[in-house]
Amino acid sequence: MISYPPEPFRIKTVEKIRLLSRSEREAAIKEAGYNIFNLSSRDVYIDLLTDSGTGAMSDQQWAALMQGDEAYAGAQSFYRLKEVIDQIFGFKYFVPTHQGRAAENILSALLVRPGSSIPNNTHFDTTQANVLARGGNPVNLAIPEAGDPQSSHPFKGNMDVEKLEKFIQETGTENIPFGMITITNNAIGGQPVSMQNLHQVSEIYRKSRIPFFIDACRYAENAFFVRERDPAFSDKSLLDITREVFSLADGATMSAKKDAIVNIGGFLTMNDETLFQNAKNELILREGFPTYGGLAGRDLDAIAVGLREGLDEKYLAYRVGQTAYFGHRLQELGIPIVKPPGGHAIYVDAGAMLSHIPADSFPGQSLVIELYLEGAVRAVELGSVAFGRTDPDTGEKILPALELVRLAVPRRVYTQAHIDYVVETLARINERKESIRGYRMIYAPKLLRHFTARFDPIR
Ligand code: P71
Repeated sequence: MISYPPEPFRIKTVEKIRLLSRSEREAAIKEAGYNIFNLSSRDVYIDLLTDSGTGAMSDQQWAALMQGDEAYAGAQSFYRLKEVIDQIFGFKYFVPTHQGRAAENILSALLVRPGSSIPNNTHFDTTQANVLARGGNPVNLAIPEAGDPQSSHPFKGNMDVEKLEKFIQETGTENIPFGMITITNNAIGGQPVSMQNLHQVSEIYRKSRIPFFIDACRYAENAFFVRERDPAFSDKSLLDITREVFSLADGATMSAKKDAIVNIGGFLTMNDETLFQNAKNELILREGFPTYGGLAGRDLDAIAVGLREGLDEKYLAYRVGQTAYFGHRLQELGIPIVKPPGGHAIYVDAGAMLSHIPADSFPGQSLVIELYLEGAVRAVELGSVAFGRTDPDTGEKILPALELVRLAVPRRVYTQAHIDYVVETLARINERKESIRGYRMIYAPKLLRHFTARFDPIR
């Protein structure tokens, strides 16, 4: 029997969910243009669309909200958040932002020049889009194992350091305004990056004088994996591991909607004073005064408390344990998933499961729609719909290596019985998978097309 540590909390507030009938679900998804982003959340039973902003806040966080200081400038909430960010991240400066992509936008606006390149292990969709929106070139340099769903590499999120060095040599440091790494690597399975890899990447960027920014959304889950999988860190505290990680970089972008367990918020943090000054000016133009960013004072307090809770050992053991349980149950049923289970989500290899559907008929999208039709479960496609694009110069279609469907686990929200329901839903789909057909994309905008694309079933 697979199991995981019981929830290290008890439930004080509940929220009703409802399950529509099969015919109601058929009507709802058709009306949505076969895009789950267009569904009304009332029509979803188990919502695994994302772990971003969907977590349950604690009594401590709700209490902190009441103490929010809504002063326009110099709010106490800002100083309380600063104290926690100083302790965990340790960079000299930070600005709050309304979420992660706003931090990415500021960084891209200030540093990306048309034609320049930004390397990363794998850019997530909003980072890719923010670099592209400034005329830059997002480059993915993950290790080869990242492209193999079967590989059980313990740190599958790692960057390919040889490829990175070669890329820098060929491109020239003058064409690389900054370099990144995403922890955990969300686009390829929520896989962690090792401390050793972070040291190597840092050394390469530093010797080339390329500023190094960490996309830090799931840094706490990454720290937990480092401690579990690298014997050199088995007796280190999660805070010590985290401090070591950030000491290697020049700054970070953070979506607090993930490991800080809040419903909205983020920040951009850095050591460079000029960059900080410029970031403040960008912030004032679009987000708000530098002591609140695009947020209310109370939001800053919720982040301050959430950052500490997100790094709690007992919480992380339950959290990562729940996701692993989910993955192992699917593996028992022979459903192909990206191995090993990631921190915040399970990624079904839809390309393998629905191997009769070609990439340009979107096997991942088909599986996402089946999950809704079969059980009113909402997942998200992370394959050719989310990451596919057309090269502006050559007109060539660029498709991702894998056709994945992500089942993200919101933090502190669903119980084991909910997870079991999703497993059973997938098991029923798996039994009739040969009859599942592909989709045609009938509308798509240029950037971040998955949010608003519309589809038609191929008959
Ligand atoms: C996730 C999200 C949010 C999302 C994206 C696409 C579809 C549905 C939901 C956001 C990330 C992320 C990484 C590694 C930056 C952001 C942007 N992820 N980096 O995984 O995972 O943060 O949403 O606060 O702007 O569901 P933001």
